[in-house]
Amino acid sequence: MEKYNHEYGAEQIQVLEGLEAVRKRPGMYIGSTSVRGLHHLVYEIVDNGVDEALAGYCTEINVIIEPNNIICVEDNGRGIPVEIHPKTKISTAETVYTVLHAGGKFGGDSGYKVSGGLHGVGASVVNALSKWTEVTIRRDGFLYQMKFEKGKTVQKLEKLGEAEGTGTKVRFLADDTIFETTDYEYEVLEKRFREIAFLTKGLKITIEDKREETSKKADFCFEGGLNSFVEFLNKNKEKLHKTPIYIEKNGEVPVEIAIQYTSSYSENIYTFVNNINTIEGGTHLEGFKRSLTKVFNDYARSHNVLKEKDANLQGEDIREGITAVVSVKVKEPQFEGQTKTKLGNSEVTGIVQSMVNEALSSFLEENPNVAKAILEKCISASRAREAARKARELARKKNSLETSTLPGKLADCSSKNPDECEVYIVEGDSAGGSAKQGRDRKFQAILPLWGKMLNVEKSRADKIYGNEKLNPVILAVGAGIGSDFDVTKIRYGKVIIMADADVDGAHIRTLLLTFFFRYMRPLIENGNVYLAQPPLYKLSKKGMEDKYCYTEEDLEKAYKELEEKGISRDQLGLQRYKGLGEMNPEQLWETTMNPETRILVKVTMDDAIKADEIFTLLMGDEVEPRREFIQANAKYVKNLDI
Ligand code: 1YM
Repeated sequence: MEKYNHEYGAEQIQVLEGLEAVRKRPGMYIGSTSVRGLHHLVYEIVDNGVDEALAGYCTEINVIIEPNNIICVEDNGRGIPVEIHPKTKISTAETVYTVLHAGGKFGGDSGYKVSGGLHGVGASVVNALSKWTEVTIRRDGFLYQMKFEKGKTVQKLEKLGEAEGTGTKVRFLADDTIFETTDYEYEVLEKRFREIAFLTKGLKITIEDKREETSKKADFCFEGGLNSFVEFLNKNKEKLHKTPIYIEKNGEVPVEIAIQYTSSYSENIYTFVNNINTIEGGTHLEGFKRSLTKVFNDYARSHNVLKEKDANLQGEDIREGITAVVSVKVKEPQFEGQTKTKLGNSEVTGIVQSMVNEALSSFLEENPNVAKAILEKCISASRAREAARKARELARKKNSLETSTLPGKLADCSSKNPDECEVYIVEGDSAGGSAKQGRDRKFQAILPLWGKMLNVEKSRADKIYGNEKLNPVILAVGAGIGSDFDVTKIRYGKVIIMADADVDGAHIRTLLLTFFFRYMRPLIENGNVYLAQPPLYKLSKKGMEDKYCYTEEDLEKAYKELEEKGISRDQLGLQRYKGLGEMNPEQLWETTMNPETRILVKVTMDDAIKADEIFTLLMGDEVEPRREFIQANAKYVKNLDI
């Protein structure tokens, strides 16, 4: 067997220092060491396979979660190059796995490019943060392998023998001294790979979870690309036209877009840059929106749908009910914004805009029926907006929406500093009463809600102003709604939903989250929305301080701990809390409201999107998917009621 042997030179010492830096400050390279960062390791490796697919050499990527959370990723691309790299004097493959930002260093003429990962750090970071990594390459008729431990080469690239075909296989075990957890969440990975498959037309991605006896698996391959993506997003919605509008152009900045309108009132535009979800939007989204507004207005005027005296349709009218995915590939993307998911490259706006102008206007000319259906919807949205404006003005005149007027039911706090203030939105008067008595009135406000909640799915903004259940929430938060919402005006830094841990509680939570998602989205994006976590159980015994448990696991753990202290289960009183109303004010303070002891869960956009999906399903117009959902979940309903 042949070995590439080299002594450590100055370059190699630099390399080791580089990877040591990654291990010292992992967060700087992969965002965090939470489960999110852990999943990122997988994405980094998969991204290299995706890049190979985008270059036209790879058609399949297989991911396996092996027992003990070992990850195995294999592709059928060209295989990572094996020859000695002129600069590092070691094999290119080893260079890729040991030199930080190797992609960047090789940039330019060599044709090696940076991978599309969020932090663009690539394989060497994964290697540095793994207990061990094993890379197997099939290339030029041979099989090669190299091995690493914590980023250090323990077996240099070795020729193992002959092999058919080409490809790269990478196995690694994330370092449990670096990550908070090394337990992968199958569903999270599955969702991301589905997304990548939608974004990479024709690429087949499979995932299999072999950690348990009954393995889970899925495979994704979408010849329809973004069209399939949009159809997937709209599967539970009533569509205004059968097939999505599809736009694709492979110029200097390749752009791919799919659009399909539904009868819903919400706007769902997802944007991607180099397969990264740009949650905060940016210049590509700007170009898309501008073009949409212009093309539909031009069409409406030239076809006399809008008369001379009529005002233009506004962007929001044209986006009501839209589901769209916009994907662009940018050579040197600049990411801005709080979470670095906003595209900053200014040239992209014009490129997307002129491309969509051209493609969309010809589409509308060729498909007058689709154009008509969409425009009818836009016009009715514009009328509703006008009605909402009038309703809002009326409400303002009556002074009811002025920030100076607060809802009657609100028990406000004495501090006026939003940074320290929080409002608990509580379902039911009795829980509201306990919360009012138990709170710290300096910084905690209580807003009790009661009665039947408005179905936001079936109402436009004009119905939401003046709705007796939502109005108090809008007034209490104090920052308006919809396009008027101004997150700098919020009266409380924390908006906390406190509901029972049962089906009704879940319902109110979903409703409020959906409302925030649709009408106060920046509140969620800004991290101001929280869920209170009331305990499920109380363990008590004479002479012992009460012990509260928030989950079934908590309870088991508490039993075990007490057993170790010689207290057996039958000596303990167990109270199961059915609702917040069962707790007295002191208990509620101690378990759920005291910042020192409570558990608060911050709501992320992911949670809100999930709530919105469930909501659309349960409250929307399509009956069949709702029936399927209820049937599929009927057996879980028991678990819901905890
Ligand atoms: C399971 C992970 O890493 N596949 C992969 C990586 C590379 C190539 C092919 C590749 C790229 C190029 C030329 C090129 C990489 N090569 C490099 C580098 N799968 C996985 N498949 N030949 C092969 O970009 O020109 C980095 S990644 F830098 F060595 F070229």
